[in-house]
Amino acid sequence: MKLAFILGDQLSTNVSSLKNIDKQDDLVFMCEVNDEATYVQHHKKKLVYIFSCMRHFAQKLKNDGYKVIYKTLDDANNFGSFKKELTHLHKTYNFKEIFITEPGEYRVYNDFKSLTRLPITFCEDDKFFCSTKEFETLEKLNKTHVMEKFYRKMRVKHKILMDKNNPIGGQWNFDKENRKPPSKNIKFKERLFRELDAMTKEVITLTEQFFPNNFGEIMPFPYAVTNKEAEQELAYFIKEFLPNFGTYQDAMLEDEAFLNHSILSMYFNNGLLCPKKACKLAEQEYYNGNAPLASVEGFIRQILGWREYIRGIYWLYMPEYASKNFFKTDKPLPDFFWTAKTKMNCIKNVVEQTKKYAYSHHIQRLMITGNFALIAGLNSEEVCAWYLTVYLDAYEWVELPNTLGMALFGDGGLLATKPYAASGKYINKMSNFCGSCKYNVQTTEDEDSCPFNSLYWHFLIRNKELLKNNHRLFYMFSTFYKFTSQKQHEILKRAENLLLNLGKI
Ligand code: FAD
Ligand code: DLZ
Ligand code: SF4
Repeated sequence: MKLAFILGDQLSTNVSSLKNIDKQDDLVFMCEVNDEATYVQHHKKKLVYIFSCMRHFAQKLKNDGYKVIYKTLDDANNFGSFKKELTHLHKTYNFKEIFITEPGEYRVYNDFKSLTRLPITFCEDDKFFCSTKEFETLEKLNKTHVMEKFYRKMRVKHKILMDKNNPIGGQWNFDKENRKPPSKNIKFKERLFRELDAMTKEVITLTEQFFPNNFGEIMPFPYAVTNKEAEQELAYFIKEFLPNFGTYQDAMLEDEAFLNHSILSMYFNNGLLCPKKACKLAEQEYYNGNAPLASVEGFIRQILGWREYIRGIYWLYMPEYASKNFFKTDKPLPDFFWTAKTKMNCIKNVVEQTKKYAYSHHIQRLMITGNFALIAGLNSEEVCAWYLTVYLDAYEWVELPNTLGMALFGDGGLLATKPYAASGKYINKMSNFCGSCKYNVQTTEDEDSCPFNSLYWHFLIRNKELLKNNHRLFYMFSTFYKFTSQKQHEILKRAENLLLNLGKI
């Protein structure tokens, strides 16, 4: 008898492990385990989402005729970890072969590899466009990496938005037409609303019982939990939001969490949706004349470009990557990352949204919380753990390079060419947060000046030895040195003051 062991982020009937077993003769195994539920103290909504999706998927496999063993977290015989569960199951059945699609996280993959006495075969995770081996071949000789170059290769190889060897529309990237600041009266379409079914209600009770003190709110719970529902979300996005996807991609608004974003990452990341299919559907929408090229290309670039590139970097550099700390940051994460109790309206808004939805869009993650963590010099391990904890779509393979590499520049520039540091000026341009903030975004050195303004300069100056040769920062350094020495002193003094009182700002 053979076994396919399906992990909680591999919930697709096309998962490669399943292709190796026979419905009639073999077994499928899935388990909820304490180790996975506690390696960080996941947002409550994330736990509900993961367990509900797993249970719905197991039910679907049973309905499709598979023999499934499913261990729930509250099962009296739950052994608490993948390794123990699998070892125990093997003792009972003595499998001829055990198939596992390669786990997404290094930690988990390594654990399975240590079970050398078990007949485990790892299958490639073929829901990605680029295998880890192919990425290694493409990128391993490069000292630093450039997403755009990788993305173009993927476009050519997978023939997406291509006219023979040329990009459709004559250019590869339409970012210049995208990313407008928010205008006053933009309205966004309603999102789909779903009723909770009995299975989701059951895991809500379980989560409240087992993890009462974890961060975040369970309700409202607007997310899909089955492949079919996720497909509906994708179709709805393509029809209603894709045409305007690019326009306000970087905009941020109070009380508007989703804008035209797809809110699909959680489904791509746990297998409910296939990223390849999403790209194909988006491309078709352009050919059908329903969505402009700039938006379609922008959406496809996020998936075919960024998502694949990020995963490639993770596997190319792990495990060393996780302990990189280019700026040697050590400041503890202030409480307001959990409580939202801060006078900084931008951070307050993003953390409140995060509590409510376990979601923020890319620019909120990068330019609000990430930017603050970067310029304040927050401890990168704590920052990475925060991102892994609070977002529904967070798994280390995608969270770590985005946080440590992109937001914190903690890898010293392997993945990004310069730190994404910005003052309040950028936030004010791209959001409506500053208008109702207690701080003044126009000033830098005063008691009520926006903290981002002085911290931005402090970050550059305290790290000048590490950054002085980065030609993309040359203009910023020269701007600072053109200030009078009195002004330079006052800016840095204000920043020092903030850094000494981070918990209270
Ligand atoms: P959209 O804006 O609609 O984009 C479409 C899709 O493109 C997304 O669903 C996602 O699958 C993909 N995508 C876009 N940008 C990225 C990116 N940089 N890396 C990988 N995929 C991308 N994404 C995660 O999936 N999990 C994470 O844990 C995660 N952590 C992040 C941490 C930080 C500090 C930052 C700056 C970004 C992080 N991202 C993460 C990337 C990005 O913010 C999310 O993928 C995106 O916000 C998800 O929302 P969406 O589905 O509405 O995306
Ligand atoms: C994130 C997560 C959680 C919270 N719980 C489980 C679980 O109980 N069982 C399971 O199979 N998967 C879970 N996951 C997802 C895993 O952590 C994910 O499969 C690995 O991180 C991939 O390497
Ligand atoms: Fe954020 Fe500064 Fe704007 Fe306040 S003024 S919302 S702290 S950027």
